[in-house]
Amino acid sequence: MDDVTAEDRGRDSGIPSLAATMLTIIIPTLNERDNIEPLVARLMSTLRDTGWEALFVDDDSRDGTSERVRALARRNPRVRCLQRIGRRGLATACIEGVLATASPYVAVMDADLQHDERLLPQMLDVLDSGAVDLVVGSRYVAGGGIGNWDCGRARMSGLATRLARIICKVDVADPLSGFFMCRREVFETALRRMSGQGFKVLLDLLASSPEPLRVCELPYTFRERQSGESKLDILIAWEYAMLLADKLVGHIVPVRFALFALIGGLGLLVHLVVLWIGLNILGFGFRVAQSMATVVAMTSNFFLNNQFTYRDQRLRGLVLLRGLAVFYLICGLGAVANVGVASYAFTSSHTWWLAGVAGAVVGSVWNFAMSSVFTWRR
Ligand SMILES: Nc1nc2c(ncn2[C@@H]2O[C@H](COP(=O)(O)OP(=O)(O)OP(=O)(O)O)[C@@H](O)[C@H]2O)c(=O)[nH]1
Ligand SMILES: [Mg+2]
Repeated sequence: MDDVTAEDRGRDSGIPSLAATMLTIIIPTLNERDNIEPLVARLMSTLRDTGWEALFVDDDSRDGTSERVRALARRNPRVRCLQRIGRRGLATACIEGVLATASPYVAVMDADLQHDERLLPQMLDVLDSGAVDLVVGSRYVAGGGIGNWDCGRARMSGLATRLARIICKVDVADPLSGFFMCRREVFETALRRMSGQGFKVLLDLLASSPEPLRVCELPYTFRERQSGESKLDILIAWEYAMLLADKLVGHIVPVRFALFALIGGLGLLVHLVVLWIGLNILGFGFRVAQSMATVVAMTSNFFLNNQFTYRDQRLRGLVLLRGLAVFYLICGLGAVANVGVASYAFTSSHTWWLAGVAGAVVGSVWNFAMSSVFTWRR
């Protein structure tokens, strides 16, 4: 815990009073322009003179959210804007928000007024007592609720919550809440282990903390979104699956590599099917059919990897074509490495399957490593 108190800072002559900020509320935004002012007004009336600031982390929203936040920040020094360009992701937005503050306490909340800001002073009191490390605004403890969710969303959330509990180190009723507060060292000690995948930053934090955290849950009812659109979609569910996989097996094999290899396996199937079609239906000779199968398999692998393995760095437009060309080149060299290693292994061991596997492993690692650097470079 920071041993310089707000009082000490306030006493330090010449330092403006905002140096005594105790609490930073990190608010990730993506196209939330019309929610900014109402949210800050609510924070102002709830938190009053507590030393707080609202840090909006905006992923270059097209609706002018950043401009709206900066316009407000010129009038209100409690408001700040961190605009990220070419980046996406709620979890990484929160992590970068924490890194951009020095406050001893940090909270995370959504911009769309769905989280009950009136809980914040109570969260701060509970943390200040020193009895817990983290306070969660919880929809699933007595007194809390999910508001007007339809049956489908409630069921999905229930299932996702049950899955989340498998990787949580502590028993938390609502590990998928997007509304929580903790001391900044809680984040700092977990930061380097966090996945930063997708939407569920609290779960990532709970599962990545080296020691089980002492958690307190306070009930609140999830409100309806007032303006703007939901960002929940099927790909958020995919990112959630990636987070769970990373926390379960990420210490054994990187999830991205596992996915890349899985798609590579699928590519082999595609290759065989196209080869069969080329030989038996289209009547091509082996060389032509094999070349066609190779190109189709590489192309389908490229698009599948672009959609799933590197979803956070997806290529589009002209860059997509450039990426495809680079991918062909990398896989071509990978195939040479594969055959070279397999032939060498075969001459020394004479075990055909071992030689085959050795070649395939070397080829996949090469393809993965090179395409991470040259095709889907950050
Ligand atoms: N910086 C950043 N913020 C994001 C991103 N995706 C979502 N957000 C913000 O994260 C918060 C939660 O997103 P929502 O779409 O409200 O998700 P939700 O509350 O689970 O879904 P709804 O109930 O439909 O609103 C909102 O403030 C979004 O603007 C992102 O990629 N980057
Ligand atoms: Mg929302």
